Amino acid sequence: MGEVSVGIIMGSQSDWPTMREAASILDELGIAHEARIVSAHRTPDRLWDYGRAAADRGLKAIIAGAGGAAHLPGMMASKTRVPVIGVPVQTRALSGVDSLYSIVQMPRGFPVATMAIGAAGAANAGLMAAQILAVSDPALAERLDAWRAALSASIPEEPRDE
Ligand code: RP5
Repeated sequence: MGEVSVGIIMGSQSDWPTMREAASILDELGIAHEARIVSAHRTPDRLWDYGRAAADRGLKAIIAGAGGAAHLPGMMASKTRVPVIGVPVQTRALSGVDSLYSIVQMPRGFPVATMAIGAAGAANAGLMAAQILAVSDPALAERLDAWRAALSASIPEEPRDE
């Protein structure tokens, strides 16, 4: 797959069951990626180092997932111009609404493209990263069009009894 172009970062190992949805979409589309645990609170120096190096390393999008006081996507967006796609991880206490609000309400100047709460949001983050890359990658654009067509074709016209 070549040089890593998408970074998937998350605040904790416990986020991985959600965030691997993004990884599997990138795998399906043949996009080279990496996954790292980078916590805004527990490993702030790791966050800073990752953000400082991101553009020079050739990353074209960063998918950042976190739950609760989910500061990781916003802090990463403050450190790099590489587009950050935020995934609010579902939490037990507040069902991920805490994560969503923490990620979506960025101040003017430092956007985070915020997805839905949970697994669907993580999968969509993978697709959003793919769509960003496809703007300048015609071969990927073709794979993405085929992926979307296959999804459409898989939807039956009529419901059936389960
Ligand atoms: C956040 O706290 C992580 O992103 C995770 O969603 C949440 C809970 O982390 P653990 O206590 O499971 O490590 O930083």
